[in-house]
Amino acid sequence: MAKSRFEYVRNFERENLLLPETHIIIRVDGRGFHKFSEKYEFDKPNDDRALKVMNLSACQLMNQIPDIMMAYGDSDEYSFLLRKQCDMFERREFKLITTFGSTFSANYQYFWSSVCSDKPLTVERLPTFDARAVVYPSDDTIKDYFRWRQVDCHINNLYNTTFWNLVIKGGMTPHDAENKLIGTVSADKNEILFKQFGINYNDEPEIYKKGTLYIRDSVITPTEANTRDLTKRQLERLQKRLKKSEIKELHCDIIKDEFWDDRPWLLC
Ligand code: DGT
Ligand code: MG
Ligand code: MG
Ligand code: MG
Ligand code: MG
Repeated sequence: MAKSRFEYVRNFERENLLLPETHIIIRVDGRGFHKFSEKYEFDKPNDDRALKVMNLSACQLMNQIPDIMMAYGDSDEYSFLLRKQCDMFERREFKLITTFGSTFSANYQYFWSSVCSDKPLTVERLPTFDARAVVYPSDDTIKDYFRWRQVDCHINNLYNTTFWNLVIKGGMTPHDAENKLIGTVSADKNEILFKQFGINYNDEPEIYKKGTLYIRDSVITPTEANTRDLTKRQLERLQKRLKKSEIKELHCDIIKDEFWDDRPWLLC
């Protein structure tokens, strides 16, 4: 097709190609979920059905994008680890993050309508997600990234659990509960929960304390993980296996080395 005289405007477009042969993590986060959770009356501190919608959406994204080796999420966020040799969209950052943000948002709206059918979404406040991509230089930084998110989940959940117990069961105003918790450390919150409300934080559900993890089964061979250029056929076969591989849901510790040592293929 002949080029039109307007075609030159294409030269203004810019691409950011993410560094080859490095892990990419893409994190999606709900936009304005503080307000969203109020509008749709989420349970406090944790709404089981909202968690379920997040988890179904993340698991479905792994079905849609076979290059995702694992996903970790809590609250209104999810992080997705892409395999090192992933060549989706030739690693164009904007294509990747817009696809992750929009596909996750679409999944969330789809699953919301079945899981929370008694709370129909209104167009004034629809659930949408932003997305960012970061490349990490080593296996250690990847592990520390996920540790960082899980520690964050723990800190927030302990705080929220204590805060909402003080308000809902303790009858405090949110303002007073907030003041009471200023300057407290984990041990103080554990003690408030135990002494005032008879709650042993350790007995809280793992899904709240540890977040949710989806991991793909081991289907990548070391050769496939490290070979720069697989033939077209080898790549097709790998993609097929990734697509069919089992995805497991876990709520376990990812801070200790044990989790990573037992599953080396996750960092392929
Ligand atoms: P953003 O991300 O900058 O657009 O702003 P937000 O409002 O989404 O803030 P963010 O992502 O830092 O915090 C997530 C909010 O979502 C936080 O206000 C608590 C709320 N949220 C998430 N899950 C639950 C839940 O299960 N129950 C309740 N009550 N709130 C939740
Ligand atoms: Mg935020
Ligand atoms: Mg958010
Ligand atoms: Mg968030
Ligand atoms: Mg097009």
